[in-house]
Amino acid sequence: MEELDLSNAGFTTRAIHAGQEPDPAYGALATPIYQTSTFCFDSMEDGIAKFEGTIPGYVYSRGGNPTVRALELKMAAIEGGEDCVATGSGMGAVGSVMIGLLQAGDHVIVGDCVYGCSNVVIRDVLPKFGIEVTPVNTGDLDAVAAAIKPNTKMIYFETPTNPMMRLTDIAGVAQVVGERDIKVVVDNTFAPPPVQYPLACGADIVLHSVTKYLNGHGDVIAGVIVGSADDIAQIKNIGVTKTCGCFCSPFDAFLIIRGLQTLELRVRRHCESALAVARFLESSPAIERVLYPGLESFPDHAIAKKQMNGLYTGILSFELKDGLGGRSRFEAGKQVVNAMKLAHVAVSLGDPASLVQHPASMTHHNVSNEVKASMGITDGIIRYSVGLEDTDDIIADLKQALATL
Ligand code: LCS
Repeated sequence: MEELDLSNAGFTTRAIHAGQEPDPAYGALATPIYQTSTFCFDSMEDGIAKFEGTIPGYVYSRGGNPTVRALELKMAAIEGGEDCVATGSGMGAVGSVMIGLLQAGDHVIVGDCVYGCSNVVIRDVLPKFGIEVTPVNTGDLDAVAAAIKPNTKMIYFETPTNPMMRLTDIAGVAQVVGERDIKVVVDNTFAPPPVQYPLACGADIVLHSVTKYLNGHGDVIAGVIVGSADDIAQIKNIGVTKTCGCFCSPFDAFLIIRGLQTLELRVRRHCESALAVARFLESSPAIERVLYPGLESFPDHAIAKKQMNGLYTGILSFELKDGLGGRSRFEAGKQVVNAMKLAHVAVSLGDPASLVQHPASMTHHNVSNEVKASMGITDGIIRYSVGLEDTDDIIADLKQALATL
């Protein structure tokens, strides 16, 4: 058969076909799970050449595996980067980027609101290795420009942020950086393609917790990093995947490849339902505020319109009014969450099932109270990951839960 040219193909065509050739052994269409730790060489010479890289091939699954490679090639095509490395978790991706690209004496600017464990790795662990870290509201481009120092080597942020949903203008940050040797790294977990393409906006590296929308079925923990071939090679070889061992398993890669083929359909549904849920919550008299980039009332809505392709993520956070039925915001939130019948009380997001959680005590429990307050995470904030159930059923469940107040 003729080779398929995907250079002008649409999103889902790429998501289905990129990285996936019929398997050379038997023509299997679904990428086989190469569940092997090692690969046999034809001879000593063959092994030496594969270790040297003078002939292509696999040697040991910690350093590379055909099933995992199919996933990496598919993700590079989906995010529009030269190459990709898959990791054993989203945190493996965060750690790999840091260890792969930074060294003692470097300075990192980090968004002032990030996922709890990312906050710990960047703000608490990196300084132990002589790396300076400055938390900045990266939504404020003047603040980003003011924080840049001669030794700044990386600007790292989430957009939208977990769980406050604040946005950063990715192209704006890239413009502030200009010609300087500073890597712009975006954690795109909350706005996967086709919602947002950080590399096309000027970022150098995009990473994901694949655990969430990319796999999309709530049965895998994994991560990916996409960027230039040089950056990915450095991250893979010096970061925690190959040498420190945080690699993605072939079985998980197989499941993720399967999930990626329906990414557009799932993400579109998550986003459309989330907008409907956000509008419903905003109209409820019990709600103080809804944090969702697709709402016109959201402070960063203009950035959302600029870089989020008309889809605004499947996650939202909200806060109830104080004093409802004599309850504090926290008590009212607890009441509503416990009264939900359809949404499960669980962390994670981007699953088929709707999930609701309390960031202050769950996803961000390992962040100090002082930093939590600076992120704006109060006791009253509830985060809701809108699932793939029928939108009317999700809204009906929220309605009955709010009616118990
Ligand atoms: N980046 C973001 C934005 C995340 O939300 C998470 C996990 C990670 C990285 C780490 O990914 P993991 O190692 O879990 O694959 N966020 C979670 C959350 O909000 N609830 O449970 C995990």
